[in-house]
Amino acid sequence: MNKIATKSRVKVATKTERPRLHKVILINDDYTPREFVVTVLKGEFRMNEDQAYRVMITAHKRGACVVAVFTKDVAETKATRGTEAGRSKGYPLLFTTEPEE
Ligand code: TYC
Repeated sequence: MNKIATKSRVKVATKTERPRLHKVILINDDYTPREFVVTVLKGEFRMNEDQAYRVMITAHKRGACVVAVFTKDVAETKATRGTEAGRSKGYPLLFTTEPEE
């Protein structure tokens, strides 16, 4: 009698999902000066004058504008710092975060 040794193997597929990225969103308001918004965007989000102006004017016209996407921690830190920069000058400037789909 032939004995054939067989071994059953189960393949386990390990899927490591990438951490979801989070958007930082600039919210328009009626009080924060445009130039100040541009300054905060340049300082906190490493944008040049042109990029910062475009984001500011988009939020101004549409009510909100996505500034950039980061990992959750970085997005929250940058949103808080941007919002605090406005607060320190008495402006209601607001940055929020939201997970990407
Ligand atoms: N709407 C402001 C103004 O007219 C400028 C502004 C733009 C403020 C974008 C906030 O997220 C903002 N002075």
